[in-house]
Amino acid sequence: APSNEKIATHIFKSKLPDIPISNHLPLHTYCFQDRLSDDPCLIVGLTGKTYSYAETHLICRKTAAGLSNLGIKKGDVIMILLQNCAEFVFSFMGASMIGAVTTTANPFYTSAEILKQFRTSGAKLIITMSQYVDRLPKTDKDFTVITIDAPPENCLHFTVLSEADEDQIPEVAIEPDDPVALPFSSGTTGLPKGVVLTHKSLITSVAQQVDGENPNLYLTNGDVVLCVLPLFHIYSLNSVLLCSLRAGAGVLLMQKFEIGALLELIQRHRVSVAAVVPPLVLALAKNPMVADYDLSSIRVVLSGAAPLGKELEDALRSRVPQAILGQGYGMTEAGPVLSMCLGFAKQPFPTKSGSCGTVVRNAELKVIDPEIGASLPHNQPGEICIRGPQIMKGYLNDPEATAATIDVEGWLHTGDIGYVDDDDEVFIVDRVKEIIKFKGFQAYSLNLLLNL
Ligand code: 4UW
Repeated sequence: APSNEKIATHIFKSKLPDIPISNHLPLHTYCFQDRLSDDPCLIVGLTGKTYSYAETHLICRKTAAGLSNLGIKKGDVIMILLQNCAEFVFSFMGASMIGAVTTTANPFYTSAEILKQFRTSGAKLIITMSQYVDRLPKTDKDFTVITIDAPPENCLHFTVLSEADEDQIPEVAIEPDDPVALPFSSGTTGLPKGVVLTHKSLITSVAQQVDGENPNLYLTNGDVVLCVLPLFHIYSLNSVLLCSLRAGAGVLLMQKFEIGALLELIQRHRVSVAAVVPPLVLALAKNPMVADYDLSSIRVVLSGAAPLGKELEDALRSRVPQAILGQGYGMTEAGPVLSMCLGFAKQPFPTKSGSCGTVVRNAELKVIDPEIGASLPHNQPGEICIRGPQIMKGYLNDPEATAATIDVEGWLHTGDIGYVDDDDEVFIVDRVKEIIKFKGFQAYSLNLLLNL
């Protein structure tokens, strides 16, 4: 029929087959499975302290009980305002276990930015460090502050959570559509908004990366995955932490980026998978110190969050010739991964430098003419749209912004301009949105400068 012809859609899929995804489970159950092993789970870079999977799982459960003891209930929001540390993981997973939601904030935010996110998210409890307490909201609203170091006046120490009795976790029914994470993002327009990510969306995204007989991002329990990118950003939270937990890999936590310490830790812990952003690629490719360290353990370098130039990619390749270099393309609202390099697969595909990978499995990607909205075939640039169970539920309390981003057919419009080539690889060429990125992270405040 002629009307059908008009709406013919060019849809791009992964080269990997769709797989069954256990997205009916709660996120923590899916990630930890029944793994109570002695394999290393969290390795704290600064101290070398290692928590096994069994220990990590137990402390997460204690933290869940502790949050509940402090009155946190299903649907309540807690704010984590921390650099990367084990307590971040205990808090996030512990909150998930009682059906609570975590909003992650950048510790370098100003007090005004923290206040905005605190208010918008309706957080009832903040987990932070004593040095940031000065910047917390001064409101008459009742909320609890917990510090992972010596607590200042009116704050509690993290042990109220981590030493609680795990048998006191309340029984809660968690539905796939219940929220679990609430990162903030500006999306395609305006100021930061709360991005509602459910158990189902995060499980789907993690599964799209690491599940299946031929996972797109092949991780095993022998891997040590570098976690230097901040966990408050969805890239690190999802593709580093949650994917590693699901695969049983070790997560090497680094509080902040410093080239000497980073190289030392890569060498000492035999890091096998490095998740980075282009400024970090620059440091690894160009800093003369790199030549003094053994980086031969690295088998995968995953870059994303900002464009990676071919010249830079080639420069890094000469430093880690044994590693597969490739990119992922993510957006907080997309859950976050849209595409991932198939060179990282268990049975890898050849890929091209400069590509952002191929659309993840169990999802559909299309490229539309930004003016007319019609979908475009291979090699024609237009706005990238994604559809699948991994995308956000919507912006928190903002139906207008949600409707402007996810259309009635369920397509999330990214505001990125790109094309899909003949080999199904995605290339991003431009942006139609207002977002400002600084060193790979959204920057509506240059305070981010201090972060990386
Ligand atoms: N090339 C060019 C890229 C690329 C890019 C993103 O801060 P947000 O909302 O989110 C992110 C998430 C990145 C990410 C998550 C999980 C993952 O595995 C991965 O692979 C390495 C990356 O950045 O910003 C979203 C915007 O950032 C730009 C693009 O404009 C997107 O809409 N962006 N990745 N590889 N640009």
